[in-house]
Amino acid sequence: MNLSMKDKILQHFLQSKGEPISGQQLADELGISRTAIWKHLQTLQEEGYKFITIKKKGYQLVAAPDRVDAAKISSFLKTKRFGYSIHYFEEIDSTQTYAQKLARQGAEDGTVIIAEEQTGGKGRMQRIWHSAKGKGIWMTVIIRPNILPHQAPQLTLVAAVSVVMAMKSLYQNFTPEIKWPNDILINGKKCAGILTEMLAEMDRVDGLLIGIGINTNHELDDFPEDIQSIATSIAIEEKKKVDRAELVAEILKNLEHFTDEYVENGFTSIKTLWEEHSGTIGKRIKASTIRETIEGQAIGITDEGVLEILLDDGQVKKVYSADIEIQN
Ligand code: BTX
Repeated sequence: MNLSMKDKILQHFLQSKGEPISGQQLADELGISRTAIWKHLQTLQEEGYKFITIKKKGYQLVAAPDRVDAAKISSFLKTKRFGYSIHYFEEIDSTQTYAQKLARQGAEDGTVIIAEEQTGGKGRMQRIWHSAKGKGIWMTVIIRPNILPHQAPQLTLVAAVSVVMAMKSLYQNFTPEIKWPNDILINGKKCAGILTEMLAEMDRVDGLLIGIGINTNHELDDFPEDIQSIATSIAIEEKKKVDRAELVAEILKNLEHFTDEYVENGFTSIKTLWEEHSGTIGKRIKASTIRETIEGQAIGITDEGVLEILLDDGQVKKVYSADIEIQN
């Protein structure tokens, strides 16, 4: 874990869950002086953390700002490799663009780029992804599975399964559903989107950039007016604010596990999980591709992750890329 000394100190406090920690003990453990510890605590106070001194016991963390920084995420982390390198930004144009640069420089498998706010958040096909400050999870995970370029779209489905299962394990008041290929809906409204980009040569994938955008703590007013009728957040549906760092760590755990499972055993088990959590299969849908709009019943996905639609004339059509509207 490439945490700075300040973040290491913070991590000790976050993991102590409100118990005081002696300055001397911390200094000994981290191999620095008590004065150095005190200086780092001053910097943390300037960033919004609040410590009090308890006589004979040490320092106690009594308030933490709502941030998704490396120390906060790593205090929840239960992975073998993912999330051990975290690049955190207060503001960025797009975590995807930054990830692309890092991936080209050789960033390791499981590197995370995360920001409080994106000023140029991207959806698919150059669409805008609204990324309000401090309200959501705006992150890209660089992964380097040993796969062929044509398998890359399946990793979007692996990511969707990872996100939906993380939500299910942490929250009780709603049921998230995957809408093919890359949206997570709650009660028919969009709560999260996934954008997968690839760095590849003709016959080799160098890396995939899994961009995950999740509306976590938005009130309806936090969305621009034009998407208020189609968007929702976890807080709206769960009826309480959520800890974004905890959700990030849970997603990283799933993403690592399911990517490894996929590389070792292929798409079959992922496909089953995807179908179990999908709100698309079995529904009548309208699919708009670049060339045409077709209507029919979504009957499943193939082993390549391609959507199959049963048309009214009995034909089965395969859809590789489209916008889907689920009809009532
Ligand atoms: P998408 O093309 O499927 O969805 C984009 C569409 O969703 C927009 O045209 C708009 O209608 C709607 N939309 C925009 N913002 C939101 C929002 N916050 N909540 C609900 N609906 C919205 C989905 O693309 C893929 C999004 C990936 C976003 C992540 S965030 C981290 C990473 N960095 C980055 O720039 N993109 C990815």
